[in-house]
Amino acid sequence: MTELAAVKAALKTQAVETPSWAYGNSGTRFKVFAQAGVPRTPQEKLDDAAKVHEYTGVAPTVALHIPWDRVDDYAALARHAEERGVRLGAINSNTFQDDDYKLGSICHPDAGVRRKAVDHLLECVDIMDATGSRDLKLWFADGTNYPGQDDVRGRQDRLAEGLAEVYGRLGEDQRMLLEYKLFEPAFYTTDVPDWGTAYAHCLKLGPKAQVVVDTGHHAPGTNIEFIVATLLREGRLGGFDFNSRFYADDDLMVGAADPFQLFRIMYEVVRGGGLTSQVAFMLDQCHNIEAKIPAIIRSVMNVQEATAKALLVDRAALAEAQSSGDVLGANAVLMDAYNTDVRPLLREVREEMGLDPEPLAAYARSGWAEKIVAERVGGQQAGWGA
Ligand code: PSV
Ligand code: MN
Ligand code: MN
Repeated sequence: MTELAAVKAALKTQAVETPSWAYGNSGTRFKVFAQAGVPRTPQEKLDDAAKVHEYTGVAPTVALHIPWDRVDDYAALARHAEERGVRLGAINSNTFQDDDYKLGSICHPDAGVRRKAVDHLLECVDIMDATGSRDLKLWFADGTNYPGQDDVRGRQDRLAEGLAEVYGRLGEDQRMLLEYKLFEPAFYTTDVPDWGTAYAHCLKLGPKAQVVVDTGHHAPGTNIEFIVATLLREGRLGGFDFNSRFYADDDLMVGAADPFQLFRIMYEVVRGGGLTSQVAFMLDQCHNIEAKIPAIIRSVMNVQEATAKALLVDRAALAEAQSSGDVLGANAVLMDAYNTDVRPLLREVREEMGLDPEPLAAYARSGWAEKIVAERVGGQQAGWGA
């Protein structure tokens, strides 16, 4: 295979998972601006996700969030997805929208609340059995607001205990993806605030426990690509929640705020051999003011563009410059790839996949947006700000 053919093959098999909640209405704590035509049911979210896959060719799975996507029959929901050409992906748990969780969920000082939280996580694994999902994605809002509020170390013990019970319930091919987040909603301590804490818990649990890097969950200036390189090297990078941030956990379109950072991350993924199905490339975004389906298509394309540039890095020239101490030369090799306009290459890739080379234009022409506005009245809120 020529080098270009290998780059194209990698781009054709790349898979970006879209989140069900990105299709629903969302907003800030100030206001949710409802949009016409948004899905009223989990099934309709899948219908929209199928359109993203239809026009991009690289978004074959959809993450669910429980209970936002609660249905009676999850196997039937999986069939609904398959009939539309997509599959169900990660199951996201929710231990943050119940009055009982005011002081935390699996780290809560009260054993009864911890039991309720762990039972929910176990229920999520039951759902995975029905949907055929591989990954349970865990994000905990747990933490404290004031020094002395709770025992910081004791909370880690409770976390370890709860995670261990859920880990023990995982099937052979199932995984637990543990997501960290610097702060919010807790402001003094967060129980899983960083990759080190997530990694330490995963290491104790076993190989089915992996870390998720949500690109919006770091302090400004954090070198995320270093974290990615390290986790890949340790065999513990389970996946990404891609999005962009300017200030906090903004959940804007990935690659919008800092496309260069996304390229640097994808370069470390490629360098570390992470462009495989063992790393889940998920989006975790909310589209508060922009049209949702086009925004998700744009996000998928942004990931593709960053990946294409990362694949185009001349690794031999880079290694040569690095080993000879040619600082400027090495930097130039990386920047050459970043500054390459990969849009023509991606248009070619799409044509070879039998797709329209311009996904956004093709979607706009399809009439789907007009159809859902006409047919769907009373769209569902994504879950945020509910
Ligand atoms: C909250 O910060 C959050 O955005 C986490 O990143 C989760 O992945 C997501 O919500 C869904 O629970
Ligand atoms: Mn996330
Ligand atoms: Mn987040």
